Amino acid sequence: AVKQATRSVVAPADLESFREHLKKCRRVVALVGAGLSAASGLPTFRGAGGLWRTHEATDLATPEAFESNPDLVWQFYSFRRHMALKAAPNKAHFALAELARKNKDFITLSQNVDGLSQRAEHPSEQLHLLHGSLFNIKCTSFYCNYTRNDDFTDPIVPALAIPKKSSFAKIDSGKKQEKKKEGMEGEKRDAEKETKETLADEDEVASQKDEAEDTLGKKGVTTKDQTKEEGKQEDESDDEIDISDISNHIPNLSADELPQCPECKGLLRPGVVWFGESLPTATLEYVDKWIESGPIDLILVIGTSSQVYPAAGYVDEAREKGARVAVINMEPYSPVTLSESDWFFQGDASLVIPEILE
Ligand code: BV8
Ligand code: ZN
Repeated sequence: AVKQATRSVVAPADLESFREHLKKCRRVVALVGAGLSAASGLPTFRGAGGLWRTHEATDLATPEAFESNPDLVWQFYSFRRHMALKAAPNKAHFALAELARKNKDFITLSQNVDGLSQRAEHPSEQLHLLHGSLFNIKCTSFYCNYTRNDDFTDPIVPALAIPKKSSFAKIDSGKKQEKKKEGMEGEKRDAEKETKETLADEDEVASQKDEAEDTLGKKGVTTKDQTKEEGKQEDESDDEIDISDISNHIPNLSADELPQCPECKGLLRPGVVWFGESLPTATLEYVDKWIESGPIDLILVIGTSSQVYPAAGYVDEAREKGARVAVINMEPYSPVTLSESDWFFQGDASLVIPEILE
């Protein structure tokens, strides 16, 4: 469900002085995080409604987790690919893309892996993905460097089709929980609906599988032979995948049901940067060079809790190059320290960004 955007709260005085400054700015950088995509319906990681609230991010976004539970980690990322593909860029994504078109000396540093800035046609040479992308895939075999970008297959392999009953889907349709509170009289109506929905689920899972098969067929990406797959899917147990406690997880997908490298048959992984992994060298070098190459007039810190490094460190680096800071965040407090020459705009990025950049 798309988060209801709240009215943006922008103190007029701030807006005035901000707009005055923005007009004179040349070199501007935006550091963006999950809050930029919240209005597009994608859950943030920390804070209210965060995706990771039920367990530590480290459970799922580390090489160790992938090593010990590739099937759970793949289910997590396959679910997020599915959600990101269903989501649409919001007005803030488009406003940043517009600013980039107007000002070649503006760059966006994105911690997001959801692909929404790209879909808002943000000029790619001014968009730097610090943590990779859900839609880039790479091989884990040491000697093999197979990678493929912009892979939007959903599900990426048939076995990762998301049965509606999994707890992932619960995040997707939180409204089911509210309905449960309606009490008995709603139960019967729900039960009928549930049966219909389950049937629809089965078709949905089947159609997702067909879609995946024929896209995969086209891509020549090999997966385990489908027949066994079918059997596996048919008797998929009803109980939900409880991702809150990784040890509870019943490993229900074998390695050969997970995405395999067409070149070496090795296991493929999402092309995102996990905790403990270094950010892409080329990106780090580009950003360092850009920061070094002259004074910076403004850094926009949009929808990020600024807790993850080295991404969060760019705020201070920009400040050291003379940048004034404008924080845009839903919470009533700024996650970074601000001086009186900075700005803090509280509100939904999808409302505030178009307003302050227009
Ligand atoms: C590394 C990808 C070293 C996968 C992610 C110091 C220096 C170097 C490293 C460290 C260091 N200190 C600690 C470390 C280790 C670690 C780290 O920073 N840990 C933190 C938790 C303390 N850093 C790393 O491991 C990094 N690697 O430096 O390696 C190295 C060097 C050489 C060789 C080997 C190793 C790698 C970090 C990347 C991790 N990968 N994700 C995936 O996404 O699944 S990070 C993850 O957090 C996401 O990418 C996410 O983008 C990122 C940051 O979160 P936010 O985007 O800020 O989202 P969050 O939910 O936290 O906040 C949302 C905000 O929006 C909130 O403030 C909310 O109020 C606001 N909001 C909500 N709704 C709205 C809104 N605002 C506006 N409008 C709304 N509607
Ligand atoms: Zn390979």
